[in-house]
Amino acid sequence: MSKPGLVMVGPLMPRVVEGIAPLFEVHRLWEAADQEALLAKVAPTVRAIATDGTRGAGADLMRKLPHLAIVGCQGVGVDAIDLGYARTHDVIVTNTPDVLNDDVADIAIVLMLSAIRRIPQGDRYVREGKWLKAPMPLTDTLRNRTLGMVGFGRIGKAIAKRAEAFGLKIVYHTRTLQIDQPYVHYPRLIEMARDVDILMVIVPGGAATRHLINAHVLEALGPSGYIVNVARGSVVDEPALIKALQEGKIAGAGLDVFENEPSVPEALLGMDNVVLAPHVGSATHHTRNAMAQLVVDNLKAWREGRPVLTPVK
Ligand code: NAP
Ligand code: 8YV
Repeated sequence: MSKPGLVMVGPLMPRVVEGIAPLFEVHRLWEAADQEALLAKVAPTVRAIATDGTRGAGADLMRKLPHLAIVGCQGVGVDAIDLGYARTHDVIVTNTPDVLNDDVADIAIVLMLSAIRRIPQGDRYVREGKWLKAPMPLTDTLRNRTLGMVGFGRIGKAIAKRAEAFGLKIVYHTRTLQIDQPYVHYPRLIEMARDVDILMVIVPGGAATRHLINAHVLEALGPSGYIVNVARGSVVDEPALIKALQEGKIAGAGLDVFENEPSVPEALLGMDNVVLAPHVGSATHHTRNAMAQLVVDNLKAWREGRPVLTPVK
């Protein structure tokens, strides 16, 4: 029996490539000299797309594949997938929740500590021989600080678990009160921003959270406040963040995600009070392989007529 077609949008983990080869006829979209021609040619047999959280799958792509049944995403964030189109056309979307919680939470804590204790700045200080002339200036601290979680889902809770060990007081902002949680819930973000020392952003991207962190929220956080963003660049109004950092309206930032990745605004590159990472929350061999395996397991389940493991609802 011939295998159904699958469009792979960009290079994914070898584990995905090897895992889906026996299940699908794989068409590598990014390698095609003429992508439109490839899509037109394979459309009659294509039932699946394999993608990641950055490339996603827009309606423009899905529309060209009229027999599409499933999109497997290597990533938990599905803001780059047109879920509205998928729903109305009965296309199943799967993502990779939970398997990446711990590695993303580690990076969130590292960025928070790096920004506050100025770890990259210290590294530069040593390399540039400045330590030979004078000790590095003192830094801010995590002692007696309150961490405001913006989003308190799977990854947020893994971050909070780690933050507890550092003795931080934890509060959170979400749309829904989580009755089983011991922490104070703020229905209004601006009020939480006023009360905390650090804002930790870990909500999904997309229209509902676009520029949730704006100039007012940053102003409320205040001149001794820090922000860490491990969610999506779209959640933070980047020009407002840059302005707040330049004008000393907040103290610093730790950023893993940006509005226009992989481009990072020149202004941020030149600032000494920010710590930058190239969207590496889940970027370990361990976690990327676990994510890849989940992509394969979902596509395999669909292929065998079983319910998929992690559908996006
Ligand atoms: P999750 O379990 O679905 O949690 C999302 C949390 O955000 C929930 O607490 C939710 O609570 C809250 N939320 C959603 N919309 C909100 C809104 N408009 N205002 C305030 N709170 C809102 O998701 P997760 O697995 O923790 O992942 C979160 C996101 O992290 C992903 O979607 C992805 O974008 C990002 N991520 C980044 C990396 C990286 O490498 N940097 C890696 C993995 C994931 P309510 O629904 O009650 O509001
Ligand atoms: C991935 C992520 O790096 O899971 C997510 O939402 O942001 C990261 O784990 C991203 O999906 C790109 O593949």
